[in-house]
Amino acid sequence: MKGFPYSLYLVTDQKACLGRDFFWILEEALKGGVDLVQLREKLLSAKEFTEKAKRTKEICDKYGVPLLVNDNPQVALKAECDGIHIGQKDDSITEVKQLLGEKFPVGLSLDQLADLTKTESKHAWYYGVSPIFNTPTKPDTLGEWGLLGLQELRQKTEKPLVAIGNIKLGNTASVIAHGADCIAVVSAICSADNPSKSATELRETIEKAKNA
Ligand code: TZP
Ligand code: MG
Repeated sequence: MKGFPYSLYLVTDQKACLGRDFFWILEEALKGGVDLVQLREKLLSAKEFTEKAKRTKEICDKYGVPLLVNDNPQVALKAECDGIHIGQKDDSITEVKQLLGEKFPVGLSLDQLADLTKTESKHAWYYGVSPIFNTPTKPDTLGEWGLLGLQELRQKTEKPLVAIGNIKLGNTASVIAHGADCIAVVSAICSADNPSKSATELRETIEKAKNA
């Protein structure tokens, strides 16, 4: 994968699907306009995670949308995913690339500005700016970047910035205006009454803000 042509990034969360079928929500999101997916699983065994990743990959392939997995390089390998996303507490990019190959796309979460200057960070494909706003979906974060933090980071790096954390339709345009290349959401799609419609509205808002 070259460059970063993505705008709306779905990070999945089984719990956020509110008891509805995971694969139905995934497919609705893809129909609606999600153009990048991360399968994020914290509770499954490696075997269950791999099985779910394989099925998710088949569905993403139908829409020509790349699939990343969270944290687990073995799952990325076995399910033939397109990339992996890691956080500051996961295996390092170097370790991940040792297993998956030098060219394998690795996205990295930055929790604070100091993470940008760590030696490893320059090998990331994109940075997840985590979180832009505090969110009940992931309460164990270090603190929020806020719009001004995002703007400051934008001035310090040319890598693609994926903003995540309590982003909804109403604040999407301002997150783009402050320097994000792509918006990542969990609940705004997974928990929406109509996930397809929510994805479409988010995507349209992002594209409009990018062209503003
Ligand atoms: N990483 C930082 S915030 C977050 C993750 C996975 C959760 C974002 O969820 P939501 O529901 O879009 O606020
Ligand atoms: Mg992680």
